[in-house]
Amino acid sequence: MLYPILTKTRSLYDLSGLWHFKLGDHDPKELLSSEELMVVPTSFNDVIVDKDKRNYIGDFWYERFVDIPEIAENAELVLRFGSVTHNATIYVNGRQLASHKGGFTPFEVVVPEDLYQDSQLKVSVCANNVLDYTTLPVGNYSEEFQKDGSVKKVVRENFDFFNYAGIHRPVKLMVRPKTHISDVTITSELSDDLASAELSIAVETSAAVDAISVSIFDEDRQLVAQTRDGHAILDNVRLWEVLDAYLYTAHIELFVDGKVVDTYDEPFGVRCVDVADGQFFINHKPVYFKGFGKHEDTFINGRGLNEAANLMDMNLLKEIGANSFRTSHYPYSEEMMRLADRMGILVIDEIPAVGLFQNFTATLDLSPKDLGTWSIMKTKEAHEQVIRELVKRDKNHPSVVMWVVANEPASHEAGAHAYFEPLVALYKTLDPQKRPVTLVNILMATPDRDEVMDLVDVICLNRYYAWYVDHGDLVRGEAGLRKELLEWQSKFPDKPILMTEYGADTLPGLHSMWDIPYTEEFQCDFYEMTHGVFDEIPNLVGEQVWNFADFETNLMIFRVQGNHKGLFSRNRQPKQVVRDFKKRWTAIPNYNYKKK
Ligand code: BDP
Repeated sequence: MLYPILTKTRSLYDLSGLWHFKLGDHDPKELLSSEELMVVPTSFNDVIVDKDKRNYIGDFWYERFVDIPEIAENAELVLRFGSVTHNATIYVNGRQLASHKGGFTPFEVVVPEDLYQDSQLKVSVCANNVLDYTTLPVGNYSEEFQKDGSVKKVVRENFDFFNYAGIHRPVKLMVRPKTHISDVTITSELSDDLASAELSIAVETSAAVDAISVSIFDEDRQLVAQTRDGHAILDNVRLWEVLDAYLYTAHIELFVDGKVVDTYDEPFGVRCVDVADGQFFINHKPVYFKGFGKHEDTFINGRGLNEAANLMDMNLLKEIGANSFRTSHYPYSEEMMRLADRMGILVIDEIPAVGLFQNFTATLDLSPKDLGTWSIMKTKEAHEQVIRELVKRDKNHPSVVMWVVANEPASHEAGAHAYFEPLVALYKTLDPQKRPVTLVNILMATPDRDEVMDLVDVICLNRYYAWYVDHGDLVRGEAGLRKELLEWQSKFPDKPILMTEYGADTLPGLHSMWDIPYTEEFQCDFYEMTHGVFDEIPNLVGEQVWNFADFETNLMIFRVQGNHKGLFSRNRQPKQVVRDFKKRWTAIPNYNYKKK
């Protein structure tokens, strides 16, 4: 799906700001009272302040009026939502126009012409934040009877982050030609010496046109190539490299009767990604991932788009010598993906397939027994839908170098292989760049028990030795970690291993002379221990710390106002260990660290 931009043929209006808001029922044929207000984009939960409202589950409404701009005969009016978490139904002037399931991907709604005969549109959004065994993420849904006889909807998250909800990303009103560019897919084939690239640029249109022209511009805005039948050669190509991004722009024009009817600019980078011999190659060089699992999580905004925080996070990431992040545990905003492209940061792109583990957070049972997850989950449809939507949205991003099919599913339980095989295949079929696909494996699914890692290209592991296993014991933790990594390496010698999570909760300012968990000293020692082991394992091609920053969670016995595994606090202040990381990561090159 195309990111909304302003071009000669397209106008764009931002609907950010104050909307009328209500938790509960509303008839969109009536006016929503102006009693309660909400900002778009943001999560409603923290902004609303009241405790019961913060934890509200069910339908909630946004409404506002919008003046209708000039719309030519051959143009159409479109409402475009970056994301509404988790479900949305859109009404204009009281008429239901569309619904979208899933809280982390964009969707658009064409407003029928008869609705813009008036001077204003009334836009009403019915959002809903229920999560259950059919949704991604997975939630434990129940209904509780209250003293007054009413029913309260409750969702216990089956995952470790707060169930923030709302209109999380920008809402735009677009006027675009009826005959328009509806999609573009860019792939490149590099020559063996990486000096030139053959580009294929497939443009989809909403209606037949006489001609499509695509001109390629470099960063100096110089024309460097033009396509013929969707193909072009880029000589002396400047590659998109890790932390040295180079972005070309494909300027697309549609012609009807000799006139330009639509134009669109898509930035793209040229690079190749391969996995072989236990290594992960970018532009034929083995790369070492240094970075983080993250969250979209800031004070006040919750999970709502916070572009200043995004840029600050990426600057901190570079400052500490890192080069990558994973969009744990859901697709991040399109704004963040474009930022990563621009800054040369590697992205492991994840869908909200988290909580695929029967009643996990409630039982907190780390023993590897079969809880019947795969006969209980009804998530297949949501899973397929979000893979389709993510690939469509992110397929052209050079920063995206791998797709994640799920985070920490019960991959050691019967039925896991059958569940994941078609989903991994779906990614492979849909992705025009054929990027590697991974599954982020949970600690109970050790090499002897796991049933799915044969399906994926890279072994991604979340391991908490000396934290959830052998808590506080760095000696036993070290031995356990080493043993398991060696087992994975010998089970799949050709697959690279990436540590996608490892970490220890740490409260800044808490100190000890001894190895006491939660202190800053323990966090330093914990990482020193794990890094020593990582450096011994030839196939281990990267380390992504859990987590970049402390973040908000649901209430659990081991969460002290959130998860504190961040290297930075929630307000982005460094913990003591940041200095150690900076030393280590600035000394580790992006390429050839583990060259065999
Ligand atoms: C892993 C999850 C992550 C949690 C983390 C933790 O992937 O979402 O926040 O552990 O426990 O299980 O800190």
